[in-house]
Amino acid sequence: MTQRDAHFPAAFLWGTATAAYQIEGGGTNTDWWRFEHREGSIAAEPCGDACDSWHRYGEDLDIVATLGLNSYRFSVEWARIEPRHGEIDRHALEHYRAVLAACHERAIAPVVTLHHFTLPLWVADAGGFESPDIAEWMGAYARVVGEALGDQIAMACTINEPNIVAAMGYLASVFPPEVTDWSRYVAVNGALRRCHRAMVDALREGPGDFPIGMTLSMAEYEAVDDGEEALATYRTEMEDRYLAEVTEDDFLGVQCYTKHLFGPGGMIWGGDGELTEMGYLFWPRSVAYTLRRAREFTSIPLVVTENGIGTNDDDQRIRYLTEALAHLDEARRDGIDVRGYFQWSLLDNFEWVLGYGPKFGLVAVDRTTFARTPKPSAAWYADAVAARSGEVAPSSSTPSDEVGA
Ligand code: GCO
Repeated sequence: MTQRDAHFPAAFLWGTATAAYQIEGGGTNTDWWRFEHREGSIAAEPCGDACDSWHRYGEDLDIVATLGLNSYRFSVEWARIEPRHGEIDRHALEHYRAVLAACHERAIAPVVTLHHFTLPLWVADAGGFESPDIAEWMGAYARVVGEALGDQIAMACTINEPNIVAAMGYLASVFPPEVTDWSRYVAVNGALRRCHRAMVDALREGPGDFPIGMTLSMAEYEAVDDGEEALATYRTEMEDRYLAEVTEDDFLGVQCYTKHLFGPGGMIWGGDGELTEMGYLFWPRSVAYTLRRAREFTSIPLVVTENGIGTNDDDQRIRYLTEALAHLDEARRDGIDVRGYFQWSLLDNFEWVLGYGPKFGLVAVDRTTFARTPKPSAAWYADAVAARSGEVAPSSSTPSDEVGA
């Protein structure tokens, strides 16, 4: 693999993030759709039409532009692009080209994720991440995406939170394929790292000179009552093995929400203190903590590709984001090379096995009419970003003219 001269946008990226399956609607050709509809499914409810963003992406991007953000992170759906093995749906690629054009028309830098949790049915049926061919398939898919869309992409994320795909699907059993088996979990983590490499290689060979990286779910960790060993075992698999793998990438996407407590028996859910609707500790400091920890492993540029809070209380969201941005400011002042921050999420959307209960959005979505209503936190975020505008990413030595704001 040759590392190409990747061009970062000149300005610090201020954005918000979404994922195809969670907002587009109609993701019928995926393992998730089947998981939600199987008899006795543990999913709270099916995804259905989600936020209908497949049709309403223009409206979504208008909101992003109104908030004064210069970037938007979204994902493209493998199950739509390659509905059957080797069959490419050109209409799906045309659709995503239109989304990219709609970003550029609004001076929004598109950050594109190629895989965000869902697999096409044909892949799931052939063993998913346990198939010996998975890295080859994901590499081939990345090549198709790169060739069709690469000239329009500002940054690319290969796989969103591979460590969560493995942990939730093969340990906690709350994502498909609903397995609980430590050795299969470890093997799937290894497979996901191979998939990432194959995707990086494929994207580097295609058009464009956008930076390419993975996004990793990270957290602050704390041992209680002699939980050090359990913590170390888990965190090695969740973070360290991935962090050791990314040093040749163009950037690492850090995604953080909370702090995990570990006792001798493993992770302790929640903890003493303020909890969010997800049952997570209210822990905005995780932003500075995870950036620093990532920095201990690698010197490549970092991007906070997700951070936010699931809550029905928008004041709590504003409080969380206020503190989170203060921690981001502090990490940047300390000289950590951070290139952008993406709040999760633009819209209230489908929160996987929990359905539409948790509300991560800056914008509420009516579940019947799909009408979008920005919350006070949206205006708050716009102001917080405006107050920081003009800040340039610390060492963007190869700026492109992509981002205006
Ligand atoms: C994640 C996912 C999102 C979630 C968000 C809130 O990366 O975990 O990207 O899909 O919705 O994290 O739990």
